[in-house]
Amino acid sequence: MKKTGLINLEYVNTVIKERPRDIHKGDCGKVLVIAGSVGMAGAAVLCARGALRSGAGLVRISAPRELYPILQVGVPEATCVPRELSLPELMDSDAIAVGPGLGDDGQNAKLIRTILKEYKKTVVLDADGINTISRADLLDELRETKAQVIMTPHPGEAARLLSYCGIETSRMDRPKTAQLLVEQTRATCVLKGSGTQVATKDGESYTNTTGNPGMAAGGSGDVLTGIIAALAGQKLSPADCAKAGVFIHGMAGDLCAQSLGETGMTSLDLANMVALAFKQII
Ligand code: NPW
Ligand code: AMP
Ligand code: MG
Repeated sequence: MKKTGLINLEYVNTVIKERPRDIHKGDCGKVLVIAGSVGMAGAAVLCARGALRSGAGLVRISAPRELYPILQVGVPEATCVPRELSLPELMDSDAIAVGPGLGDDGQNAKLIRTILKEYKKTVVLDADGINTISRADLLDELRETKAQVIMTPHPGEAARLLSYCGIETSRMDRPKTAQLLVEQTRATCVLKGSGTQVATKDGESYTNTTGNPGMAAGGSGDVLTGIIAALAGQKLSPADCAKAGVFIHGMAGDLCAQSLGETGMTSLDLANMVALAFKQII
């Protein structure tokens, strides 16, 4: 029987460390956020903010040029680079987050294929990044990549991917679904929702203990993608990135619920509150 457990503060305290006094921004992780499209610039803003509030040293957003004015106002701390990136530009990062608000413009498959073929560090695959795997038939590339992939589907995205794998999902329980995702993709898998499940490549399963229904709002998941990518940029293992990431995301949600209430809190509040979640941990 493989290990199962709860993700709690005691565990997160062991993986999130105080910054050394002499650290510089290059040591804190260069995160490349490949996100956003016309009409979904917000997803890129939320993802990049999630990364910045989680201690990323440098964040670049790769997006269509027409989004730059919005992005540079929405996230002045980040720089913007084109959606079409050369291989050296992709490689000049410690972690990549790909998928929030990416849309489906026909170019995503080529981009994700290149990342899976060439990249060897951590890739956080979310939203349209996950949808592209099934839409463009990239499951073999995903299984064979040398990158450390962390996938963060909500149940709708998980059902799409598993249906593509020929699996009937309607009656499956959540821990089982998370395990099946790992079996099918060979990635670390985060199945989001109330009591988010993290299933690791070692066959271990964990249930998150933070979060609340106030997080059931557009953009919450985009923030999580940025948090996990920032932790990866700070060299945590994929399992620790996923487990600590979902806990901190939920903790930020709980702090939002305390100060603003579940009804009125938004995903932008959530992204900004990630700072206070870290402050409570460290
Ligand atoms: P139903 O109909 O609700 O019951 P989609 P998306 C189903 C970007 N965003 N949680 C659900 O079922 C994202 O990053 C941009 C959620 C429905 O059929 C993506 O790139 C924003 N859904 C893109 O939009 C802010 C569940 O899944 C389908 C579910 C689309 O992402 C918003 C919904 O999934 C958003 O983040 C569950 N527990 N269970 C921005 N400001 O730019 C079942 N479903 O079609 O992938 O839509 O999640 O909104
Ligand atoms: P997404 O659908 O991609 O925007 O992701 C939604 C995020 O909000 C995930 O991290 C979910 O775990 C979280 N979330 C949504 N609904 C709830 C809920 N009822 N309780 C706790 N977390 C939730
Ligand atoms: Mg999402």
